[in-house]
Formats: sequence, C-alpha cells, structure tokens
Amino acid sequence: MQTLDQIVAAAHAAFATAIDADALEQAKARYLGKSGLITEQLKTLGALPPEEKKQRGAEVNQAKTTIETALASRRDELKRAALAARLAEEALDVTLPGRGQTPGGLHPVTRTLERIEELFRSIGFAVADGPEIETDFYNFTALNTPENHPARSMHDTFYLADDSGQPLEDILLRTHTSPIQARYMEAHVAATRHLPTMPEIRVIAPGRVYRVDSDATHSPMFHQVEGLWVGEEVSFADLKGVIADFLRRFFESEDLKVRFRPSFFPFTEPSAEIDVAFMHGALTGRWLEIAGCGMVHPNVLAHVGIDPERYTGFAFGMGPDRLTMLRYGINDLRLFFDGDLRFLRQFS
Ligand code: 2U9
Repeated sequence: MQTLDQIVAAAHAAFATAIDADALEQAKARYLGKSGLITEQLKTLGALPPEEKKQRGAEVNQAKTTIETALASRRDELKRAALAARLAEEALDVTLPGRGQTPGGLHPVTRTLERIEELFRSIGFAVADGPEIETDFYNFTALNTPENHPARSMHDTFYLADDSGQPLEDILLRTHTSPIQARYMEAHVAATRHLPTMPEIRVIAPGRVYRVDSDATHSPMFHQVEGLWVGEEVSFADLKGVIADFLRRFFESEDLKVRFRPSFFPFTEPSAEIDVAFMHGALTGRWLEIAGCGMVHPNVLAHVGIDPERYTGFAFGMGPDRLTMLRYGINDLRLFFDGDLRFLRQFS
C-alpha cells in the first residue's frame, strides 16, 4: 500500500512526463478518476472510527488538492508549449520577395471592337448601344424583313419562352445589331422634330448577337459592328470612301485592295458585299469577304419616321470576330469563347 506522500510524488512524476494533453488526461484518470488512487483512498474513509476519519480525511483532501494544482499547472505548460510550436511552424518570413502579379489583359475581340470604335469616332460617328433581348418589331419588321423570311424561323433565331416552355414569338435574342440603329434613328427623329432640317445621323452599333448556328466558323453568340450615315445627300460614293478608308486604317495597309460586289439584304437597296485583298503577307492577292453594305432601304427610313424622298443613307455591317481571326491568323472561332487562358493570354 502506497503512502499519500508516495501517491503525490508519483502523480507529480506522471504529469511531468506526460508529453501532450492526451497523455496528461490519462495520467489524471490514474489519480483523480473514478477508480483512481486518491478516489480509492477516499472510499476507505467510511470504515474508520470518527476521530481517525477526520484526521485522515483532511490528509487525503490535502493530497488531492496538491495533485489538482500540479495537474492545472502542467495543463497550462503543455498549452503554452503547443502554441509556441504552432507559432514556430506557421512563421511567415515577411522579408521574402513577392511572386509578382500578372496583369490582366483585354480579350482579343474587345481590342478589335475598341479599335473600330476609335477609328469611326475619329470621323464623327457616335457609338450606340441597345438591348440584346429584342422585339420582333425592332429586329425584323422595322428592318424590312418580310414575314416569311428564313431568318424569322425558329430554326435560325433564339426565341424566348414563357414559364411552360411555350415560345413567345414576339421576343427574341437579337440576330444582328441593326435594331440598335433603328432605335437610334427613332430617338433622333423625336429629338430633332422641331428643326427645319434633320441633322445628320452618323452612328456605329457594336455588340453581341445570337443565331442558332455552331461550328468552327459560327458561334451561337458572336459580334457585329454595324454603321449608319443618313443625311440629305449621302451617296454610294460616300459609302465607298468611308469603308475603304476605314479598312486601310484598320489593317494598317495603305495598298489594301477593296471591292464592292452586288448582293442583297432586305434592309438595303442597292446592296453589296465588301471584299479585301492584302498586297503583303501570306494571303497576298486573295479576295476575302469582310463585310456587307448598301443604301438604307426607303421602307426602313419610313418605318422610323424619316422621309425617304428627302433623306438618304448608307449602312454597313461587319463581323469583328472574323476581323480578329484574320488579323491574328486564328482558324477556329470557338477559341474566342471557350475562356481558356492559355489561348487568351497570347493576346494581352
Ligand atoms: C439599319 C439599316 C441598315 C446593316 C448592314 C450588312 C449589310 C451585312 C453582315 C456582315 C457580316 C453581318 O457580321 S455579319 O455577319 N452585315 O452584310 N449589314 S448592311 O444595315 C442596316 C442596319 C441598320 C437601320
């Protein structure tokens, strides 16, 4: 049978050699736990005569308090040691040099759009914007696109649906940026109605457009930039001058060849496709279709309240995605919209 002094000494030794909180709690159980040595001592008190019981009880309690104090002090010590170890392990060397920051860059198509906007601003064009969700009226009717035109079919155009999935035939994702110009003309007419002569309209409309189409050269979302110049004596000659000058500045190629080939669009008459041929580089001498244009159809002017007997105008449309592919030698349009930084980083 151990004396109380021996038990206290053994508890001190056990606590001192406990290397972490778990080991300490196990040591505690051996002395202060339900069947620990001190608890056992307390249980033997009942059998002693009253005088002896009092004396012995005080001694056992004294031993118990001493052990509890030693336990608390060792707990504290282990806690401080654990914190010190963690601080040492997680130490930051604030003198280490930084890893450097990679600056972001503009998307190649955004760069092309900004370049087109800058060139047209320099010759007095405004830049207009408009909703990507359009009505049938602004997307088709105002632009002289007849009821049975294939562009209006579900097959070619994204129509919005109601909650039950039923297509709403009047609301769609715009298939070109032309509704921007239709809205712009309407607002211009309203704002200048009080003047004897309508001031000229000179505007470009860049933006995202949507069609049901997807392969290496078609994406269901792509970009367009359209332009419009309406005034009292605007002619096809003005159209040719503005377009040829723009293309030579855009491609930074003074000797760029530009040709106009007769074509058809519902919203222009006459209409033409615009081809270019580079006189330098890999594509030298090859005609490439780059844009479309024409004189704004009288019906389109009438639709927005402009007298087609008095005013004429020209319009053009081009695909900045295609212009970007040509400028950088990219052969798959989808690369622009996959969001793969390994591709995009090459342009910033
Ligand atoms: C209004 C009146 C006329 C815009 C025009 C084209 C010709 C054209 C295509 C080129 C390649 C679209 O990006 S593309 O797929 N565009 O050929 N666009 S005339 O005519 C307008 C626009 C608005 C009020």
